[in-house]
Parts: sequence; C-alpha cells; structure tokens
Amino acid sequence: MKNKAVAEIFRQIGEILEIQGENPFRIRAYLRAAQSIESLNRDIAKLAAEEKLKEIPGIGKDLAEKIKEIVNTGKLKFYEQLRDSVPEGLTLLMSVPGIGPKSAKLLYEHLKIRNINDLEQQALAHQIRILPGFKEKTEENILRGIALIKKAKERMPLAVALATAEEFTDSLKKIKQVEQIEPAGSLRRRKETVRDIDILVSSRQPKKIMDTFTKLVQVKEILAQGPTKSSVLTKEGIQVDLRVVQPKSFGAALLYFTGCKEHNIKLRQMAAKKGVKINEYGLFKKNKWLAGKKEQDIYKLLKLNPIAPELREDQGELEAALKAQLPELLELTDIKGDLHLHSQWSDGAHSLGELVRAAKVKGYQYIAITDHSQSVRIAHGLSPERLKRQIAAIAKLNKKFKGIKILAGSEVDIKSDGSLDFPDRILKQLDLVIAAVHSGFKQSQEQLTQRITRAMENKYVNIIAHPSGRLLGQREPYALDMEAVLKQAKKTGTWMEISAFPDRLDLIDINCRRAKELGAQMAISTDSHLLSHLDYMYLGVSVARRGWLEKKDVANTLPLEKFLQAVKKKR
Ligand code: DGT
Ligand code: CA
Repeated sequence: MKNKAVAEIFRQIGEILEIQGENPFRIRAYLRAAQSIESLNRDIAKLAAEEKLKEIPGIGKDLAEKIKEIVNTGKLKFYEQLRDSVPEGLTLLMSVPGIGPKSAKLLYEHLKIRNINDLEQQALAHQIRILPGFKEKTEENILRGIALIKKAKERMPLAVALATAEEFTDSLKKIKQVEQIEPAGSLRRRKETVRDIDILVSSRQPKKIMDTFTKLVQVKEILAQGPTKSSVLTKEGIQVDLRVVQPKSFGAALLYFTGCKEHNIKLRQMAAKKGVKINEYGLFKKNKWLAGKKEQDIYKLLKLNPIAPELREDQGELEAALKAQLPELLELTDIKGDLHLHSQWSDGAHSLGELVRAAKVKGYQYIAITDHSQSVRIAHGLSPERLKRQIAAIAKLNKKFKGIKILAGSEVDIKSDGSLDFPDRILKQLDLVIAAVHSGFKQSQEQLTQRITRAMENKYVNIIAHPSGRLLGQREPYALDMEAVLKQAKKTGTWMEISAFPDRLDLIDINCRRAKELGAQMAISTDSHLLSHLDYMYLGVSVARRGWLEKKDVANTLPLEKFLQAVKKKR
C-alpha cells in the first residue's frame, strides 16, 4: 500500500510550507490530507485507479491530481522542488514530534543539526536550553519526541500487523501441504503494538512451506532460512517469522509461541506441580506424550479453563482459569451500535444516509451521529444553528429507514476550563452527547483532570471520547489522573469511550480493567470519518477483551430499548 508514502509526502509539504511562512489554510489542507490518507484502510492506488480519491476527507481536485502523480510515478515534482529549497537537516528536525517549523529553523541555524542523533546529543548535553527562546522544558520535550520516534520504529500498530499477517496467511493457505495456520505472538494476543509477526503452520512437509514462504512477493530480504524456522523482512521493513511444526504438536506450539513469556513460564510451573512437563512439542508425563494437537487438550489435562489469547499476559488469568473464574469476554457480535460517527456536516466524508445504510449492513440496531461542535473549526464544527438543522435531518431519516434508530448526537468540545462548547439548552435537544478534549493538551495534570471530571458532571454528557488523547507513535497521553477520572465515571454514570480507531485505541486495556473494577461502564466506538472506518470496531473489541471486559461492561451491547433507557438515565 502506498498510503503511508503519500501521507508522508503531504505532511512534509505542509511542514515546508510552514517554514516558508505560507498561508495557514494551505498548510492545513496538506496536513489534514496526510492524516486522512494515513488512517485510510483502503489502498490509495486502487482509489486513484477507480477515480474515487475525492471520497477521502480533505481531498479536492488539486490534491487528487498530486496523489495520482505519486501513485503513477512514485514521486511528486512539486514536492521535490519544494524540498530542494530547504536544507535536509531542517526537514528532519521537523519530523520530531514537539518540534514545530519555527523551533526547527532556530535549532538548525544555531546548532547545525543534521540528524536525530545530533539532536539527541545536543539535548543531552543541555546545549538547547541555552539558545534564545528555548527552555529546559523544550529540551525535555525534544528528548520525549525522539523516544517516541524510536519506539514507533521498533513496534508497529496492531492494525498494520494484522493486515500484514493476513497477506502472509492468505498466501500460505494456498499451499496444499499446509494443514493448519495461525498467527501467534503478541499479534494473537492483540497487543496494541507488535514488534514482529509470528506465524505458525502445521505440516508434514516443512521444506515445501519454507521454500514458498521465503519467495513470496511481499518478501524483500531473507534474514534466516532453516528447515522449521525462517525469518524474512517485508518491503515495509516488517519482520515475519514462520515456524512449521508437526500436526501432533500444533496446539502445544501455538500455546508456546503465543506467550507472553511470563505467562508461559507460570504455566510450565503449574504443570510441573502436577507432575507433567509442557514444551512446544506437547504435554509429557515421564517422557510419554499425552497431548499437543490442540491448545484445549493441554488446558484440559492441566484442569484449567481455556484462556483467551488476549488474556495471556500474566495478570492473574492462570489463577482465574484454575478457579474457573475467567471472565466471559465480550465478542464483536455483542456490539449493537456504533456511537461515534462523523458525517459531511463536519469532517466526515459521507452523507448521513450513506452512514445509515453502511450501519444497517453491519446489522446495528442503532447509531449516533456525533459531528464536531462549533469551536473545533478545523473540523468544520457545527454552530447551534446548523446543529438544529442536522437534528431535523436526522428526524427525517428516522422516518425513512426502518430497523435502525439514528440518534442525534454531538462530539462536544470540552473547553479549557471544563465547560462545554454548547449550553445545556442545546445539549438537551440531543439524544446522546460525547464530550472530548481537542486542544490545550499541555495543561497540568490537575487542570486536565478537573477539566474532564467537570465535564462529566454535566447530566447530558453520556460519554468521554478517547479519554487519554494519545496517538500511537505520535502523541503521548496528556497528563491525567486516570484513577480520578474513572472514579468520576462510576459516580456520575458517564461511559468511557474505547476508541477503536487504529492509532487511538484509547482507553487502553489496563484502564478498561481498572474501570470495570471500579464499576464504571465503557462504550466502544469507531470515530469513523469514512465508511471503511466502521470496520475498525473489532480493534476496540480487542482492547476491551484485553481489559477483561464482558458484555455487561459495555453500554452499546444493550438492545435498542434498553440502550435508549440507559442513555437517559443520567438526566
Ligand atoms: P513482540 O514480538 O515483542 O510484540 O512480542 P511477542 O510476545 O510476539 O514476543 P516474541 O516475538 O519475542 O516471541 C513470541 C512468543 O514466543 C512469546 O510471546 C512467547 C514465546 N517465547 C519467546 N521467547 C521465550 C522464552 O524465552 N521463554 C518462553 N517460555 N517463551 C518464549
Ligand atoms: Ca512477535
């Protein structure tokens, strides 16, 4: 997929224009386009070929032409000329989260920084705080930005790993000697980021599998090739390990290579206490093989309830399995509606009707349209006047569409003092209200915590969206006393959103679990801006499962009537 490449070029154009002091609207157009292309889960080359580029939010005629040029020729003349007009070190500096064009320019002029390592050295040697306009704090921010870049290079987001793994498993399944195939490792545990992809195959002819694997079109480099284990790098630099085992050992190997390591160690100790031994080949008693074909067989002999891969993090799951106290985890099919959707009325790409039709295909009983509120100008937030018209439009749609309820909602901005972007007399007219922070991320922990907990006190606020504000690989969560926020969620009956959007996945798993312990409820939503984003729901469900959540912990598992009652409960 060329999506990343195109997004990167647009982002850099935006940043160079910023250094050159260009028109802010022009800059923003590029940055916004970059963002929506990056979060697209469709192949941009395909959209270009089908003349569908304009479906992407923020892509007009000019940008569509530029995308076509990149897709067809691999480069963009306009960008190359622009790039030649600024020194390389400068663009590099701007790629560090937290360094804007102005700071980049100053740093470049004073310190002649050429790469990230230079910058890190200078920050560690405290050479930045002595520059005019810089402070100790800037130095810390820069180091944090560098750490983020390094971390993002080491681990990919789950959605990327899943898509890559699927490409490989789809190709490998075509080999007739493959008996079973399953991705293992952190991917199978659905960890939010993944370092490398582990795929497990059972076959009686491993050599044949290995030969095909290392020659797949996705492979750029072979790191290791052996009779039962091979490692390759894809064109995107992702490492994929393939192991082939005998069918008799598939379950045992799957258990072993799913991990996590600490979970495995504890499981082995539990087995040892029962006088048996487990390894990647099976379960043995005095060297006699007793089980190994299926994971289930091994659990059964150990008198453990089967443990879902998402729970295997050594967080008490083995103890719970022994006592038959594992949670009955939420499933994707439990979700009855999506509660956070953007339409063309703000920064979404589609009309209300298109969203409803797509939600019906998903089998949802209800959805909430939650466009932005007036203060979020970049996203074309709705004024009270436009919101009123939208509510009327939704009422019409509810007459037109049967079998699905469309809730008129809003994603209301939480202002810096915790007040909301719309007064109560407007919120009152809505069926569902989501509140979220969109700016002022740098406030102190105390301010941010107060700001959000205050918003939760409002009786019309049903949900706090993407509560921590983090963006995987791009932005750390803002300072927040999450414990206080979760307690407030319980106290006020406000639901915490699990954003299923791939680079958000926010609340994170451990906070979901804590929220559940405190008796708070969650809502899982996609924050869709494109119809294809509706498909991300499964990612949110993965987070919930890793957080030990059950159906009862998630509000949008309720059937329509009960859900409508629950929404009104706070009022
Ligand atoms: P990652 O790749 O860092 O996102 O995380 P994992 O969990 O996929 O780790 P990886 O790829 O190093 O290894 C895959 C699985 O293999 C791991 O989850 C558990 C198992 N494993 C790896 N090394 C060991 C080990 O030293 N002891 C045991 N018991 N299991 C191991
Ligand atoms: Ca791995």
